Amino acid sequence: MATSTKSLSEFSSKNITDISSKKFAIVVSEWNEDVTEALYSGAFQTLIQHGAKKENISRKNVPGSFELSLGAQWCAQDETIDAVICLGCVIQGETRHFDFICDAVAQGITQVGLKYNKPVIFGVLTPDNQQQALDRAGGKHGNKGDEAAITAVKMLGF
Ligand code: DLZ
Repeated sequence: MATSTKSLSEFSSKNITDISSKKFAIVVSEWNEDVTEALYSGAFQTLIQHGAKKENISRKNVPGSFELSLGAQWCAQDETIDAVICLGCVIQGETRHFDFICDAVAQGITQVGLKYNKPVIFGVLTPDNQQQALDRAGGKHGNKGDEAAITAVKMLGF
């Protein structure tokens, strides 16, 4: 993911693998929907721009980021799917709920990728507040949905 000085959103599309026949599943958390919809648009457009076919990109929604791991697993177990992109936004609150969700989803997504031996991408924002989230969902810090999609493309070319 990006730092304030580095963003994969500006990734060059030269010399990337041909993804025209690759199938993608994008799993989107409905929590903080305004943010995750922007992440989804970024991810979808980026895949298309890099050669993916619209009909090869499927979308599944889950209620919150905690459910992304299971949603990813249901997608990854489909042998026709080449890569899964998980999109969510967990905003820091007053309790430790944030830590539990972030830890669980990071570990869960990692495990799904290792279990199914395919790219399962962590496109989950973990900001302190809504503004930081919007800044990273098409705002001044780019769109982390784009970056998640580019990460999937890069991993398919490994
Ligand atoms: C419960 C909860 C809270 C407080 N905050 C968020 C959040 O900022 N982002 C997010 O994606 N989900 C949140 N959730 C919902 C949990 O991810 C999960 O859906 C519920 O705990 C039910 O398992």
